[in-house]
Amino acid sequence: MNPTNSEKIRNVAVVGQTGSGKTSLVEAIYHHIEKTSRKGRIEDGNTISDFEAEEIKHKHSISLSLVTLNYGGYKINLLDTPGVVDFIGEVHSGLGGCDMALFVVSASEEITYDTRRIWNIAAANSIPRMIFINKMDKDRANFEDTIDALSLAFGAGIAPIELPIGNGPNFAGIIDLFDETSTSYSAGLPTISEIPADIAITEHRAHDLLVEGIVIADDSAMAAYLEGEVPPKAELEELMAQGVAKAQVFPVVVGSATSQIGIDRLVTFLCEIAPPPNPNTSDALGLQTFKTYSDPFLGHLSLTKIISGTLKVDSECFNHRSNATEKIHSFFSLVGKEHLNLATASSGDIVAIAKLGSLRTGDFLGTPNSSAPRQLLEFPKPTLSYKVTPAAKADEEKLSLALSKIIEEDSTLDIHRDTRSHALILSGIGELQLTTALEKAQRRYGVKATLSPCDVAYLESLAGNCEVEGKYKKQSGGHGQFGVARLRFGTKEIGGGFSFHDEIVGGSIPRQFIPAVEKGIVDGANTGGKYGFPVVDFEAHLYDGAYHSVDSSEMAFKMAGSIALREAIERLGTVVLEPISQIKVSIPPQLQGEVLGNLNSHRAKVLGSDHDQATGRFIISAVVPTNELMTYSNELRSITAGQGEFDATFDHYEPLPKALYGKYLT
Ligand SMILES: Nc1nc2c(ncn2[C@@H]2O[C@H](COP(=O)(O)OP(=O)(O)OP(=O)(O)O)[C@@H](O)[C@H]2O)c(=O)[nH]1
Ligand SMILES: [Mg+2]
Repeated sequence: MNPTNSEKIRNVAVVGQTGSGKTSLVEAIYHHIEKTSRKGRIEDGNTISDFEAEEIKHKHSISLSLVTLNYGGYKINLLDTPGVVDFIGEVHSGLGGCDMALFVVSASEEITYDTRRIWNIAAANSIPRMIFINKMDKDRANFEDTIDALSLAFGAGIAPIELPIGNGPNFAGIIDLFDETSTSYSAGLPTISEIPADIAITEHRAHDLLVEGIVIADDSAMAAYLEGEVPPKAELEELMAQGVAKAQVFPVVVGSATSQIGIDRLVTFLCEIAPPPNPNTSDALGLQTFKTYSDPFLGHLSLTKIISGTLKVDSECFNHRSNATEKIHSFFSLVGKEHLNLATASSGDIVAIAKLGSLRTGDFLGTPNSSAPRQLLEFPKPTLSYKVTPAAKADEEKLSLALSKIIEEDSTLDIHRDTRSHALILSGIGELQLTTALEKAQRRYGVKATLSPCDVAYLESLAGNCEVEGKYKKQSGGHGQFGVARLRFGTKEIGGGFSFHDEIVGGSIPRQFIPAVEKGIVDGANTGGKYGFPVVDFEAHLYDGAYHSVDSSEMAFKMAGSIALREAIERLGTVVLEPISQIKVSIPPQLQGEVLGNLNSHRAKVLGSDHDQATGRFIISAVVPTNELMTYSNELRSITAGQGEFDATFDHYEPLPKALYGKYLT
């Protein structure tokens, strides 16, 4: 069944820190709705949403996956996202495609910064949110502590609408604070009854708090409440749904994915409380792609939200990025790796468009005149780079092709060739993400490769000014080679580039050979200075020379130019320049001592710091030698227990301190 009414569609991104039980929860929801005889388990590697070989091997999610389910006339599109921060780009994709984020937190583990990081992204984009407290069946599970931690982390708006009956191994059921009933579970099956007497007082208090929290947002309901009128369950739910849609109220429910407790109730809440999509009212077809897969077997698949109109087989759309009209031949509904061909899909729905290789994450398709909808969430920039080398030299090209396919799937991965060393550089957010990309390259494209630290893009500049003569003379019978170029070399400020000045008067070098002298100097500079790095930021004044009417040639003058530069390098020596990056580090305020100390040990110059009132984070701006940032991502993670974030961009070059030549320029 495919609803044509967007009111009956629920697009829900399942998010939260790694291990909180998101994939298990999607499995439990699938099991509940599809009434399967056996439920998949992470431990058995047979869950619906973690189907890729790397996900099964590492026992955690790596890619966003779509699980579409039909329930009671509703279509629920669940987007299971990875919690490991290396794959945060997938969370950005999922949040970009959803209408509500379902945060899964564990009742027996601390809420780490990784969950808060996702919360902050959702909050910054006004995405409605709901929270599922999972793992209530585990030893040390504690509902009250988890609610306190949630309130502390996320502030106002946290609204528990359920209470657990029992904690840990004694977790047996759930109390509904809306209608004040109790649901107990046996083998995952619910039975509704009265609230047990021993928790009636706690329940009444929680119920009153919930009702007050809901009616406070509605003037007429509040007035009636003050007159002693408690709104009926349906009205309370409706009022709450309005608060959820405005991203002001965040309902909290409870359960256990593996014990199947509370899952039936969660599904009902998703239908009743989660906001429907808010499609554009235009009838013209509008599509937004928020995730692409490039699998050699499945082909190119693009998870796409229908923003307006109805998608049909062979619909045509104008791609605003490529300025091309695309024809959509086929599209699917997905349940993990299983797909179901669709004939139509209506606005608000999510589909996987098949075999349209030109689609990219972030593409908006509409009519040439339609204006783009809300931009997808901005993806974080890569902060970690490694050189990738194929195990077999002959696989250079194959590796580059394989990685270019793999990076299409993850908007936070990037590859490029280092212009000087021609090495292939893979950049991303974390080491696990990069090694997983190589695992995929091996499995899918049969090419094996390893990661190693990148070469630092050092440069050299001349250490002073001098006059030199470059002379190229060769006589080996018949035609000889002859060219002399006299040059003044001078330094320029860092970043000043290279300039060539033709000051020849009186024809000591014929006009046609002068560009060859310049070419010889440029080639010589690129070949490298005293330490083998490109020589930059200098000027060359060609003021005199000599030629021979028969033996002179372009080649001879090119050689003369290059010999002159080599002579100048020899005489003057060079200064090695190192790249410096500008970084912004975001940390919890209490960690500033450790983080600043660590930055100092990396030769950082702190430019300033700021306390961000909105997020409560401490932001340090600094410039740091790029060389020192090679391992910074790992270090920051370890000193901040994953609570630090940074971004870095190349800023400028500075002389490498002489004392470090021995350490870095071996
Ligand atoms: N006891 C108990 N264990 C659970 C529950 N839910 C999940 N688990 C276990 O917790 C572990 C992690 O579960 P996942 O579903 O992979 O967690 P996830 O949030 O998808 O993790 P990432 O994909 O890494 O972000 C697995 O071993 C699950 O079996 C639960 O309700 N109770
Ligand atoms: Mg998972």
